[in-house]
Amino acid sequence: IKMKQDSEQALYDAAIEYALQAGRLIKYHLGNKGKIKPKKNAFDLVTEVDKLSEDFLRGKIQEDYPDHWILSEENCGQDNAYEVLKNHNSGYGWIIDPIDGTTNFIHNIPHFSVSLGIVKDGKPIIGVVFNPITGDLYAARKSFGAYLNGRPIRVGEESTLAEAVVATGFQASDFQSGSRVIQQIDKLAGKSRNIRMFGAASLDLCLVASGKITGFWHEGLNPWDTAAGILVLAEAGGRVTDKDGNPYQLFHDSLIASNGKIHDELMKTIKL
Ligand code: 2AM
Ligand code: CA
Ligand code: CA
Ligand code: CA
Repeated sequence: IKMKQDSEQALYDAAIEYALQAGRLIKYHLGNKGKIKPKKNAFDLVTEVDKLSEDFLRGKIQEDYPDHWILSEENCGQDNAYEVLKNHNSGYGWIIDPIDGTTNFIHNIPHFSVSLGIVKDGKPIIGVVFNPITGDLYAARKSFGAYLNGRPIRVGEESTLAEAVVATGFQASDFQSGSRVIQQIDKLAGKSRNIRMFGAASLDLCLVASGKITGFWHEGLNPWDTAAGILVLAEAGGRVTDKDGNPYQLFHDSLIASNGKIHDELMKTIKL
């Protein structure tokens, strides 16, 4: 058991190191993002730096952990993400978003991350979310707590929506989900303290984990948006479910995250 713990500690240290290095690479290319290309539609963009960060991370992992599987956004495409997850329910796997918040990155809004989640036998065991602009490094290891720049973090104490700032987001390409979010905001307006849309799901989960906001909901996310952040949040004492309150799984289409205390009230209020 000792040896197993030590090797997972080494894995944790490696994930942090890779995220910091990828972040440095992204920062270096801030003024030189290369071609900005649409993927499925004009709202869904990727830059050459997303690919650079992803290739860097894949290279590191393949070199240091050749027997681990990897699921990453630009390499996978979301159509088969769930197939990949289904087919890899054993061993160690890395779930990578090389830049989470690409729209912010493109517009020089200093709010995006490198998100690295590690799962073992299908369950998250390590999560690292790094914002290279602010230098905020959120990291968690299963049963060992969640940290921001080395200091333990904890969800907030707010017990009612009235005291809570909650965040959301939507895919601009998906009119249906956009209009659902508008209806949900309409229901929350006047009930919650206020509402935010920051544009990077991994960081939203970490904002809940560190008590800056109290809740976050989103639909249509992919495993690479959530794999790291849900562990950071769980280790910080938070709760993550799907829209019906079932424990959140990486293949779920809807996500509600909170400090736990406002969870049911938030879930009920945004139910359409
Ligand atoms: P991304 O920047 O890696 O694409 C914003 O609400 C959050 O949703 C971000 O984490 C963003 O991740 C994700 N997102 C936004 N638009 C998306 C789209 N068209 N397809 C998939 N994920 C999207
Ligand atoms: Ca994307
Ligand atoms: Ca993402
Ligand atoms: Ca991305």
